[in-house]
Amino acid sequence: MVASDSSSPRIRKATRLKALLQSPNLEFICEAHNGISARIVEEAGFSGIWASGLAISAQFGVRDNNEASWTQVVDNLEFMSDVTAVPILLDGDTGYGNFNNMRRLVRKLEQRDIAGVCIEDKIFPKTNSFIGGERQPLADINEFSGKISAGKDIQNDPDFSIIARVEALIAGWDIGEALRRAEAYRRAGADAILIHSKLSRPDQILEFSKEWSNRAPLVIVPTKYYSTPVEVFRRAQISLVIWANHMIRSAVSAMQQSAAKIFADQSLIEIEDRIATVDEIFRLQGADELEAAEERYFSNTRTESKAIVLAASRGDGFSTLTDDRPKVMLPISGKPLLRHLVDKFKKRGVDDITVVAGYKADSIDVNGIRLLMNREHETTGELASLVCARHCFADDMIVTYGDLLFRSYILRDLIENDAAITIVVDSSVSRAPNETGDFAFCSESDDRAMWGQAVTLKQLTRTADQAGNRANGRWIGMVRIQNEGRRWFEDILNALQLRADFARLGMPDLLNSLVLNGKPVHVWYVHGHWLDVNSVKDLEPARSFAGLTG
Ligand code: SPV
Ligand code: MG
Repeated sequence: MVASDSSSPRIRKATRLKALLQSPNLEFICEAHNGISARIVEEAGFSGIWASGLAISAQFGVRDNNEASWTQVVDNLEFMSDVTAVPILLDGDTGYGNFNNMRRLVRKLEQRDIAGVCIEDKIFPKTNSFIGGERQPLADINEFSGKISAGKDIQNDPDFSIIARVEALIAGWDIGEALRRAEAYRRAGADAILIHSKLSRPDQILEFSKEWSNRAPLVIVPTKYYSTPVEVFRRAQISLVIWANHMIRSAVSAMQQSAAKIFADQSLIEIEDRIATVDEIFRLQGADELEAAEERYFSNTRTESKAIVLAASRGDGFSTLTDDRPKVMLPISGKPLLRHLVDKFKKRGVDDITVVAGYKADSIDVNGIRLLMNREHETTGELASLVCARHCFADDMIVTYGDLLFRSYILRDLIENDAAITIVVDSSVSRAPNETGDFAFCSESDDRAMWGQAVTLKQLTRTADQAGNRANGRWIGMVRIQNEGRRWFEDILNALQLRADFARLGMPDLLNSLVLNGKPVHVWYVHGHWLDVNSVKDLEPARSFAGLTG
């Protein structure tokens, strides 16, 4: 998640909390207990967050008795602080020890941009005020005052707030004791006094505030006297109201209902529309920001390329091995041939992969790919399959045969190429006259001393020998199309589709037509490091090739 910018980041969080405490208006802050709840509280409009000890311990699943260590609390606060711009006031219990622990706490809180801490005059380890409050011993006034002074002396930011929480009324003492303590804490440097009460009416609070008469800002937690209209607090010149535990309680009841329903129904149907969507979670996590940042900082390692994989044929050379699956599903070193190819593309950041299948398409592992069908696969060829994927064409795409194994640098170099149309040609293959394959006659032969030489395709042929001329290499079955190349590619495909023999045409026909129509088809030479699987005899070399990494 990233910090929201709901309020000016130039004003420090500590300064903002101080302003809330000193504001002439009645202000409100609300409990949060982790990053996402902090974000939700801020989005609701609150100008501050109460990092409640009760709620933070509860979300850890432990008791509000200092069972979570203070560093665990501070780590949790860091997540809350990182994703919000409004100030966070930590419920720091008793300060987690003596004056020295308090000093260290203040240091660590400031380092995490926490705006202030509230400490209560009880004994470590404390117990929540609503559990047997009257049995709880109070801290010695002097010792507690020293803790406040120690915190104030160590703080770096003059606006960091230390709020002293008076527990006298909780522990069964009278207003006089509460006032005596509050005054001592004010003198010790407390920026505000939190006066706590567990009565269901605000009587103690109102009496206290009357006697206090604004000597320092007053903070209250009306968890028990919640039915009191806030106008009453306003008139009593309370500065800050803390809604102290309502996010954790909301979360708990929502989760209890969902868990019970899902368990009973063994289904998500009833629950799906009642809970936050996954997209809403992504939004709260700031997924959009990451996408935008990737555009800015990560674009040279990611690619917008999409892949179209032609995999409709059964493969003739495999006898019964392909009775129940197409050749791309034949296992090679523990995974199907097609999976090797898909994994290579994904590793290079090509995540949008469309596979056009035909023969035994339902046996194809669809994980991570879009599967399309060429229903006419028995009577048509590669271009007919390509047409099935036309709606997936993109301004940057790689069209490839599905039966290839290749080292990953081949794909990397192809992606880094900026020609409109680029084919990969292997100059290392045998070019004996009897060889068949997609042989490439090119403008230049492969000068291996020249990296990335400018070479264009003249023609693809089925044999390596044309009237005594030898081909320069063999096309491996992979072509990259980008920018204006897409239009050329589509125009030629459209034109070929009008031909009576379209059903028989393959990718080489398309590439040759591009050349014939004057479109440059750039050649990227490689020297081995790939193979295609066309018959049973190719399986063993494929296994040893795939067994080597890279
Ligand atoms: C908390 O939220 O943890 C508090 C307030 O300390 S109360 O639970 O009301 O004591
Ligand atoms: Mg607490």
